[in-house]
Amino acid sequence: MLSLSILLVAVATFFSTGVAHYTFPNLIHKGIQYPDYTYIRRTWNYQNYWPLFEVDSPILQCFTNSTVPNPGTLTVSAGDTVGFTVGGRIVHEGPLLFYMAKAGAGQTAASMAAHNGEEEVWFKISETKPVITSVPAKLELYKWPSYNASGVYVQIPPCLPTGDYLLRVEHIALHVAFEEGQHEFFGSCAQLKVVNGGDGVPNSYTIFPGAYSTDEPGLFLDIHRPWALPEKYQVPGPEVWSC
Ligand SMILES: *[C@@H]1O[C@H](CO)[C@@H](O)[C@H](O)[C@H]1NC(C)=O
Ligand SMILES: *[C@@H]1O[C@H](CO)[C@@H](O)[C@H](O)[C@H]1NC(C)=O
Ligand SMILES: [Cu+2]
Repeated sequence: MLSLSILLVAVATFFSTGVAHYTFPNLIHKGIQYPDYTYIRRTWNYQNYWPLFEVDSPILQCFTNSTVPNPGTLTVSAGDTVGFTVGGRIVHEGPLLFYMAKAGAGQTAASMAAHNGEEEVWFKISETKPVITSVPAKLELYKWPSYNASGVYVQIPPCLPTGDYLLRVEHIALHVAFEEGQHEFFGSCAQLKVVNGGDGVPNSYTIFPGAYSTDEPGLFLDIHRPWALPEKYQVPGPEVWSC
């Protein structure tokens, strides 16, 4: 049993270092794909695509590690669909999540602090759970809807109030998560000015870093075992808020 565990870790370590990783560098809106890190804050790993492991790192908020050039702010309407390209592809299994945070009084999307770990400003607008698709699809490859995606999309909630926001995309890789702390976080933040908004009231706010812990069931689990009930997977972070 011990030797099997060691073998599994060795195999998983090989995959975690031997397989390319991924970034979310381009915003897509109304059929236009914008250049790298235009309207998206340039991420800490934009050159090496490294995964982030630490749940308590300030990098987790927007995947930036220092002051970055202002990438500009894109105007979108509430209800629009916005996408991010995937630099590489999503080559690991795990959930895809989207969060937003509204600029406070006197702030803009461009001036909102990237490392404002003191306030619960983030609310979740989308998440994916594993699904069982038709057999004989390989369970491990096909049970995560974003697996192998080259672009990922989310609808800005139609009732979202008008204002400046950050939109945070995140993919969490769980292939080595049977070892506590071996989850991998990838993502980026877009700067948006949302117009034509509604009167929705987001709830279930959270904070980055702070939203996640290494020992929670959605981050510390063995996804390589066949799952009887994959829909019971507990996606990290708060409940999704929708209109
Ligand atoms: C940001 O991350 C990159 C990639 O790891 C690193 O080369 C760079 O030194 C970091 N910058 C700061 C200010 O930490
Ligand atoms: C990922 O998608 C590409 C393009 O559609 C395809 O060629 C490739 O086989 C896919 N890989 C997996 C593992 O599904
Ligand atoms: Cu990896």
